[in-house]
Amino acid sequence: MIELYHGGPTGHSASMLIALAEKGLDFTSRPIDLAGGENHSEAFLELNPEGQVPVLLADGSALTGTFHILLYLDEAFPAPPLGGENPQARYAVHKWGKYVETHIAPNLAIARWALMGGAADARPDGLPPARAALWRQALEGFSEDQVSSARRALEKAAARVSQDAAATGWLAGAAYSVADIAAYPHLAQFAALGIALPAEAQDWLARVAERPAVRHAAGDMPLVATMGPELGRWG
Ligand SMILES: N[C@@H](CCC(=O)N[C@@H](CS)C(=O)NCC(=O)O)C(=O)O
Repeated sequence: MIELYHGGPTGHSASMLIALAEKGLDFTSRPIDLAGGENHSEAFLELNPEGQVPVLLADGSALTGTFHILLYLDEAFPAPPLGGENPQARYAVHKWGKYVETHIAPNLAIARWALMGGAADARPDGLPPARAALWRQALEGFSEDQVSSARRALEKAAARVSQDAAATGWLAGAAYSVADIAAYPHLAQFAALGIALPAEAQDWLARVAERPAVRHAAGDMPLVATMGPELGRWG
């Protein structure tokens, strides 16, 4: 049985909820109260020392790192296939997974925190040093330079989504894939932050939003987020 430790249907947690719904998988839901700092509790840090959701328990292992988990699910449960239909598409899927993790998610976290604030009950002391330092900085407030550079990175990301989606309607190759699932919950927050999406990116967002699995995953919640900063730590 799969267990998913997750926040609300937004950001990385939303990618997980969407993928599980696309694959038609039953799972036990373990909601974590990010705003209340539950992800920094001793019990949760035993599951993921980084203090972040999502964590997927499968076959007795605690899996972390959203894009890696998406690839794991696609391999463990091949129907419907979501990993890219040929080597070129799979290459693009991997490029997008890395880009979401190293550019989009961390910059979105800073821009979002600056505009909306985040969890006041964060307890960074038990986190690894780099994550604790990032949390302390967030609690003190990011500088104007950091925020404007984060926003510029997100504007570039919007242009990149637009460019790649213009070709086939999807981000990586001719089919919907885990690239779309990894990117969508982050791009869905751009409008709330006042970051304009070119028309092709808006069309792509609407195309993904219409999927039954995405509607199911979103439930009644808006796809905006309030949780704290995160550090891209791919590779
Ligand atoms: N690199 C992680 C990032 C996960 C992440 O940023 N999760 C956010 C919620 S969307 C979180 O747990 N934030 C709380 C924190 O960073 O302490 C992944 O790919 O899963």
